[in-house]
Amino acid sequence: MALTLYYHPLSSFCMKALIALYENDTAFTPHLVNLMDPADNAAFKKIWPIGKFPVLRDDARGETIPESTIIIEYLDRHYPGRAKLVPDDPDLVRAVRLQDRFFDLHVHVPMQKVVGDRLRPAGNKDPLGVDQARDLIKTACGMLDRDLAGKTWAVGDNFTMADCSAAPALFYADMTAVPLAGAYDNVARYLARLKARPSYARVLTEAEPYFKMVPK
Ligand SMILES: N[C@@H](CCC(=O)N[C@@H](CS)C(=O)NCC(=O)O)C(=O)O
Repeated sequence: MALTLYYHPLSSFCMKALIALYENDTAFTPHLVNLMDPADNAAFKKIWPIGKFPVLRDDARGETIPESTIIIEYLDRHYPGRAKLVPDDPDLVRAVRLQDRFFDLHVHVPMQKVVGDRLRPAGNKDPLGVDQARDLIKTACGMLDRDLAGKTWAVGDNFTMADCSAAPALFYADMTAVPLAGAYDNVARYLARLKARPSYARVLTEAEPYFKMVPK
């Protein structure tokens, strides 16, 4: 099989790439990386020295593709399927990329800050940074709550890359940092639609055995 995805089922950015693969039933070999295992970690860093996943390897084209957004754009370009996750229309694609950036930078990354701080040793925590991260998620969710009124998906009429980004970012933000129901009801309902989407429902089912590892 040409495509291999280096990933972990619990990793939120890997979930984003998996949604895109499952949306189009794209054939790939899943290669689970355990970053806690020194040998696995070292082997993965030979592929991508930055050491962050997801990373897609395409043996047919001799390409190694890191970064979840770039992976989705690569799949759309070279392994297209029924779900057009990156629209052709230039204005629509700009809107999709903006929302993709919005979810990554203003929900996903600050959520990682909140969760990551729980793994820091006592005496090395960053409470101010965590407060700032939580505030950023709240600002973003306030904007999203207004924007999502009357909408089904993040951009336009169809499920796109922006929704792939939104699903894990909002799922983990809701679970770990900023509970959505009652505070951001349009966002909470949007997250419920994302969780019911078969591609993301499958991702969540596969991650289920690992959820106990998420630091509370
Ligand atoms: N901008 C990257 C972020 C990837 C990322 O942060 N991945 C996390 C898992 S969700 C990771 O590999 N963390 C391991 C580490 O930082 O050591 C993307 O979109 O793929």
